[in-house]
Amino acid sequence: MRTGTGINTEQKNILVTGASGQLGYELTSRLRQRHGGDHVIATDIRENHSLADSGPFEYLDVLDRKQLEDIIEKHDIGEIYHLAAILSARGEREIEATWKLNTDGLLNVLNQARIKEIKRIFWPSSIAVFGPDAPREQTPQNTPLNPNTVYGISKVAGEQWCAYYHRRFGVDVRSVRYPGLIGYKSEPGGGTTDYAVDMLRTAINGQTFVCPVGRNTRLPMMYMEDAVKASIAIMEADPNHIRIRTSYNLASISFAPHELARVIQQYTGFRNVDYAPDERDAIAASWPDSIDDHEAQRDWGWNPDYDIKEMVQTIHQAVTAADVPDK
Ligand code: AKB
Repeated sequence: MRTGTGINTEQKNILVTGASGQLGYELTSRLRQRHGGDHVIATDIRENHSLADSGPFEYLDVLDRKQLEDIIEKHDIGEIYHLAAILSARGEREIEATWKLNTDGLLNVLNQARIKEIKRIFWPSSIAVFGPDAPREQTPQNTPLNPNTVYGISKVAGEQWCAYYHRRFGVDVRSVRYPGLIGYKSEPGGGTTDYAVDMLRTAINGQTFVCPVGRNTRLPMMYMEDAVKASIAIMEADPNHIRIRTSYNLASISFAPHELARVIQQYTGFRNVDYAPDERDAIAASWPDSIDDHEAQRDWGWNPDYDIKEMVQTIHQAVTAADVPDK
């Protein structure tokens, strides 16, 4: 039954793990707009006040199988967006924790999906699955996956687990290889590509930005609106159209730090960037410059909305209009 607000009152509920993270916050907010606040259960080990105000919020450590099972039962969960993970830069400092959370956490979710016949799972992979031996330009879907980071290794393993659970148990798990994600409503943390968010914020605050990635190190990136759009589009696609059960390449924009700085300067006048590449530059240098995502376009109609200028302009306008929620 649909109510006057367009909300389906008979649907099972949606669980988001890692909801307090950079993508989790924006994806949960969008899912709540679409399905109604009460139908989207936000979970994390870190509370987020804004999410706790707009719908149910539960403490969940995805490594705790019993806790995960209890929450799935309590909230009658039919779909899971499993986002809880440690990203690349932090992963190099916390090797075992990264492997454990990223791999065992995913296995716990896939097992629950199998046992409880959960309709659909979304799990994000990353451009970090590629290593220095993959073609740098227009990196294809199928190419050597020999990553340099523990995060990348965990994503390659995760992709294979997803394909295995789909093949062996029929779990309908869907995935995209995200590039670096850039948003302004939520804090990034632990990623190599986070420098782009930090540069934007610093520029808007009028301070000097010291960039940890070399001025010419190009990376595939994406505005958060497009990242949210991609997750929802792949989850809403006809199962027969999902031909890749590891993870889809996904592309939008690519730039090096000096190119982002130039666009930011056009909109804000900001020009104070110094470069002090650290270990994040080595990680970034092992990743592609740009991605070929024609399979995502062909299979489920992927098409990004934002180029670099539209992204910077949108963020600048929103932030200067003080449209940033308190966390
Ligand atoms: C990171 O930088 O670790 C992430 C990613 C590219 O997956 N943003």
